[in-house]
This record gives sequence, C-alpha cells and structure tokens, in this order.
Amino acid sequence: MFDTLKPQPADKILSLMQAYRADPRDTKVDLGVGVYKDASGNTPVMRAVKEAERRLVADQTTKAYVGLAGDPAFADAMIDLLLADTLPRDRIAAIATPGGTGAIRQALEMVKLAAPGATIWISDPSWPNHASIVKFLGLPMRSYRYFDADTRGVDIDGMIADLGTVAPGDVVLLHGCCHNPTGANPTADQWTRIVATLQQVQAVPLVDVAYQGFGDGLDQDAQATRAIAAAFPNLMIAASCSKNFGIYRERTGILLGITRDKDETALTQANLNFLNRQNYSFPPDHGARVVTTILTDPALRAEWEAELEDTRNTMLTLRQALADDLRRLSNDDRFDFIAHHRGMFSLLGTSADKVEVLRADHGIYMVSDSRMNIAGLNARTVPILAQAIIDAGI
Ligand code: PLP
Ligand code: TYF
Repeated sequence: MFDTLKPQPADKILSLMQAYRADPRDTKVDLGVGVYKDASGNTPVMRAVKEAERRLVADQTTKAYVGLAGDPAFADAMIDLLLADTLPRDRIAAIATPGGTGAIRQALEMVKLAAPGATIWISDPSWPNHASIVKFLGLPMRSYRYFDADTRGVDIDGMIADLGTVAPGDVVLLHGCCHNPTGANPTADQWTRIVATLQQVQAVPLVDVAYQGFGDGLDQDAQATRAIAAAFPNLMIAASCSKNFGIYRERTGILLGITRDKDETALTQANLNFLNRQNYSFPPDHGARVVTTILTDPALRAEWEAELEDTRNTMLTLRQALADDLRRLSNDDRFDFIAHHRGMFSLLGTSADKVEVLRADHGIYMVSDSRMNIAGLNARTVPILAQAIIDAGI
C-alpha cells in the first residue's frame, strides 16, 4: 500500500525550524516559527499556567472521558473571552478542538457537511495551513486581495472589490486580529466596510483568532470578531489558546458555530459533536482545563492578563526599536510599517533571494515570504537585523 505514496509538500515554516536547529552558528537569530520568546530566547510557561497546572495535579480525581464537545465550562469561559456579551448563549454551539488548527479543520469539515458547494475565500497571503487544509478536503477555494506591497498595509480597496464578488453562502476566512503572515490589519472603519460588504453578498464568515491579546489588548483584539458575530445569522469562529496562554503543545482550541436560534444551535451542536467523534472522539482536556481555571479565578486571571500584557508590550517595544534603527540607517521612513503592524509577525516585503542572503550571510532565519517573528528579536539582535537588512539592499 505505502509504495503508492507520493511525497507531500513540506510546511515552509516547519522546515525552516529544522534548518535553524541544524545551523551550528552561535550568532544565528530565529525569526521563523510563531512561538513567543523572551529576551533570553526562552518560551516560558506562563506563571498562571504553572499555578493552574499545580492545582489540577493536586485536585484532579479522575481522568475519565468528559464529553464529545469537551468541558462545557471551557466553552463558556472562551465564549466570554472572545465575544463577551455580544450574543445570547443559546445562539452559540461549541466544541473543544486540538489547537486552533483542529478548530479550522473542523470548521472546514462543517462546510463540507452543511454546504459542500461553497467556495472558501482566503486572504492573499494567509497562514499556509489554511489553503493546505482546504485543498486536502477538496473544497473549492479562491483568494481575495489583502496586502498592499507598496505600503505594507491592507489593500482595503482590493479586498472590498474581491469580497464584493463572493457568492451567497460562500465562506470567507478572516483573521480576527494580528494577521499572519503580514502583521497588517484593517482599521475599525475598514472592518465596518468589510462587514457591510460581506453582509451584502450574504457570505458566511469564518474568523480565525489565534493571537487575541498580542495586538492592542484582549478586548481590542476581539472587536472585529464581535462586530462580525453581531452582524451575521451564521458564522464560525476558530480560536487558539496556543499563543496567548503559551500552551502550544497542549493542543487547545475551540470552534464556535453561531446560529439563528436555539433550535438551530441544538442541531449545529449535535453535528459538531458528530464531527469530533468522527475525527478523534474526545478532544484534549488538559490545556482546556488550565485555560478554564485561569479565566474563572479572578486572581489567576489578573496574573495571566498582566503577563500577557508584558508579552504584548515587549513585542511593541521591539517593533518600535527596529523601525527606529531602520529609519536611522536608511535615512527614510519606508520601514515605519514595522511599528504600525500588530501581532507576532511583520511581512518585510522582500524577495526570497534577499531572505536567503540574510540566512546565509547573517544567520538570520525568516520565512521565505519574508515574514519575521518579531518576538524572536531582543535588544541585542534588533541592531544586527537592521544592519543586515540594509547590507542586503532591502
Ligand atoms: N491560525 C493562525 C493564523 C495561526 O497562526 C495559528 C498558529 O499558531 C493557528 C491558527 C493555530 O495554531 P495551533 O493549532 O497551534 O493552536
Ligand atoms: O505561523 C506560525 O508560525 C505558527 C505556528 O503547520 C505553526 O502559527 C506553523 C505551522 C504549522 C502549525 C503551527
């Protein structure tokens, strides 16, 4: 059987992670995979997570199965974090999933089940797994313009024009905040235009929220998602706890299906449970329980929010420092976009050849599309990167 297999395309982000690990240079700088790193290059377990895990180990009396949708308390806590009081609870169906990737996968499986002819619209560019999973499931796919290569901001007119051609019932995948890979995000006014356009064409939004709290703050980063949730009868939200709780390997995420009313919620919930059962039965529980413990304990939650806020501010400081150094070295403002971008990433907007020069000559690793993980920098490496960018003629 296995002799019929063909090699599969590698994930360029994960291949880069391996190449970095194999590089013997001690001056190497990892701006590849989207994992938060502190100034010494470590990805710490957050304080509130450590404490929640300590309590879980001490207090947990059983590891028996929970339920196909996961722990209902996790759904309630995540719905509150994502949507606050935007919608009545009986309009929301929810399943816990293995990470945000699991949520995206289940969302697309749901499209296959509920609307097999629907086209999935993806931003150009987007996180590579989006297109890869859509393709794997055999769903029709199209892309919409998103990034303005000149300004390195959102090409809002191109985006609105493309979204205006979406057919009723098509699914439009949006990054709720902190766009990956570009770092460019619509303003509040631009989101209003996007929502109006999607309403006009009767699209079904699928909002990917993988970085809540990494951009402008927990509530601010949820504003677009909440505006979308309030504006459509049906939509899905796929959220990841990997980054904002720093629990990457625990595989913790959630998929929300927003419905018209409580009868539709019951039907949607039953189908989401069914999808979980077809794929892995019960979703992982440990990370979800850690998240629930933190979100429902005021003191732990305050501790988590404070550490997340430090993380966010560290990235903003690094952005500003890099933009300032580049302004000084280049004697112009063409790199100011780095300070305006939000989230972990900025797309530098240069060629794969220049990215290769940075890797070969300077040991600086960024994804071939020129995406840099800002959190991979520190006060020592910011000037090194800035000088290398100038030396490479970017
Ligand atoms: N969506 C986007 C845009 C991402 O960048 C990521 C990566 O972390 C995910 C979803 C899902 O991540 P995970 O499956 O690790 O929770
Ligand atoms: O974009 C990133 O770097 C993160 C991590 O298949 C990631 O989202 C990368 C690739 C992948 C899963 C997670």
